[in-house]
Amino acid sequence: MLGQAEEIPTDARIPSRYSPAELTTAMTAPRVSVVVPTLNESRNLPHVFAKLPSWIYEVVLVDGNSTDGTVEIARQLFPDVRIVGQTRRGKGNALACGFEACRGDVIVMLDADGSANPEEIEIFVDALVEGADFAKGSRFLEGGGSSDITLTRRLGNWFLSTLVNALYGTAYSDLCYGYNAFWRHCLPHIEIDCDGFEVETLINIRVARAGLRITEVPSFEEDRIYGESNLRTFRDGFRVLRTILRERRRRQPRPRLVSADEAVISDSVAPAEGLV
Ligand SMILES: Nc1nc2c(ncn2[C@@H]2O[C@H](COP(=O)(O)OP(=O)(O)O)[C@@H](O)[C@H]2O)c(=O)[nH]1
Ligand SMILES: [Mg+2]
Repeated sequence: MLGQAEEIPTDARIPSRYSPAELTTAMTAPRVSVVVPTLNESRNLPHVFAKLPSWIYEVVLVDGNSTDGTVEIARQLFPDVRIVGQTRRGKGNALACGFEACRGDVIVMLDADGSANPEEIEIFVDALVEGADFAKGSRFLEGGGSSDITLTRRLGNWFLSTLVNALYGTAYSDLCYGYNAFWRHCLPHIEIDCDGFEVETLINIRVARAGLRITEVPSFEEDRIYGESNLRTFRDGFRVLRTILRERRRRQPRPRLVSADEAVISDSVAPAEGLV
């Protein structure tokens, strides 16, 4: 009836597992899931795991069929690690599978090659607790940097960041960087459907188009300790470019109904129909 608020049927409501006190805890001291994609990183994992903060809730390691004993080493180093397989090849697919397995309130993306410092997780989580939906690492903010990036990659990244900023109205200083963290309520806006290294770009564009609050945090990228990068600058640069252009034609989906548990921490989740 005109002028009358629509009644939401009771059975459309999704109840929360949280009591008010638990809700406050989740907002101020969230359970943090760390997703670690690995492809033959057994020699690097000891360095990475040694620096993981003790307060994280879980480590979800997504292995791409490593042949160097990565999974066994991970289990030895960190018996509680959750090992997840991937359904296809590539870092994008690995992250998609890892995100799906996460049970925390906050999800952190952490490379396993020793280039991302796990001690920085705290800075990312602080940015989220202070109000961001998505905390994006940047090597080009004051306090950040890289000893790993080549000149070609730096130029390509600058060009691709500038293009995304022009097309999507964003202000990214470091588009192609893999160290990010977000509240789990961002997941329905992300829905990864790519397989390769274009995944960070896809995520960055989708969270921006969804109107989520994005904060960049400074991050220092160290050298990969052992082994070589799996990224091929030109091949993967073109995949990123294609993703940037293709995302313009994609209609932003209406996020599916989010349960209170998933939505728990952010008031920026639209108070959707049926959300309790
Ligand atoms: N599971 C999985 N992990 C991958 C794959 N490709 C790369 N990675 C991991 O993703 C992270 C970043 O990859 P890396 O080769 O260092 O790329 P770069 O940092 O862009 O040079 C590392 O932890 C890799 O082990 C893959 O196909 N599957
Ligand atoms: Mg790397």
